Amino acid sequence: MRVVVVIPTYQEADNITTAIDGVRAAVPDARILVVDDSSPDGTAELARSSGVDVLVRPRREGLGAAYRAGWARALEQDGDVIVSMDADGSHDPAALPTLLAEIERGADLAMGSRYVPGGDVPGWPAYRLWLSKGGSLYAKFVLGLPVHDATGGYRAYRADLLRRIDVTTLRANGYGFQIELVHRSTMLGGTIVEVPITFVDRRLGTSKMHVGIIWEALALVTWWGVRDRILRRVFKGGT
Ligand SMILES: Nc1nc2c(ncn2[C@@H]2O[C@H](COP(=O)(O)OP(=O)(O)O)[C@@H](O)[C@H]2O)c(=O)[nH]1
Ligand SMILES: [Mg+2]
Repeated sequence: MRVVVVIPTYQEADNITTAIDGVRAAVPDARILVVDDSSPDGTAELARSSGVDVLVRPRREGLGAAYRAGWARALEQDGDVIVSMDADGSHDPAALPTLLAEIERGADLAMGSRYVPGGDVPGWPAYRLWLSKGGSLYAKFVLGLPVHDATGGYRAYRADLLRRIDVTTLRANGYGFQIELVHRSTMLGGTIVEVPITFVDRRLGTSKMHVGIIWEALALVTWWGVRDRILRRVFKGGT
C-alpha cells in the first residue's frame, strides 16, 4: 500500500519536525505531505528542510480548505491510503500502523477515536470533554453516524473512498469538515472502523479552533440532517 500522510499546518514551527520524525519512525515507507497556509513562523521551510513534500497555500483559509488541496495532491500521486494527522503532537504517530492495518483488513475509513473503550483524552476539563462528546452525540443522532467520535482528525482513508466522495464538493471547514466526511462515507456505504487513541493536548503553539467553528459545525450538521434524512425521504415518498 502506498501511504501518503497529509499534515495541515498553520504556525507549527515548534512541532512540525517532531511530527515528521514520528511518522518516519512509525511508517518508514510513507510519503509525507505538509500543507501550510504560508505560516509566518517558517513552518514550511522547516518541513522542506526535513525533506518532505510541502504544499504552500497563499493565505490562511482553514483546515478544510487545506485538506481539500492536500488530498487532491495526494490522489494525483496515486496514494492507496491517505492519512490525515495534526502537526501539534496530539496525534501519536505510533498509532499509524494500527490505523493502516484496519485499512488492510478491509476498512474504507479507519478513525482514531477518543470515545471508544481504550480511547482517552487525559487532562481535559469536564466542559471541554462534554462539548466534544456532546457534539459527536448530536451528529450521531441527527445524521445516524455509526461512530462515537465524529470530530477527531486522525484518520486513514482508502483513496478510492475519497475519490468517490469527491473532496472538492466538501464545504465545511473545522470540526464540521470531519463530520461531513463521516456522513458522506456512511451515505456511500463505506466500512468505518474506530481505533482507540489517546489524544494529548498540544504542549507547544496554540490551537487555531474557535467558537465560530463550533457554530459552523452545529448549523451544518442540522442542515445535512434535514436535507439527507428528512427531505430526501419526503421526496422519495412523494414519487
Ligand atoms: N493549513 C492549515 N492548517 C491549519 C489551519 N488551522 C489549523 N490547522 C492545522 O490543523 C491541525 C489541527 O489544528 P489545532 O489548532 O491543533 O486544532 P485543535 O486540536 O482542535 O485545537 C494543526 O496541525 C494545525 O496547524 C489552517 O487554517 N490552515
Ligand atoms: Mg490540536
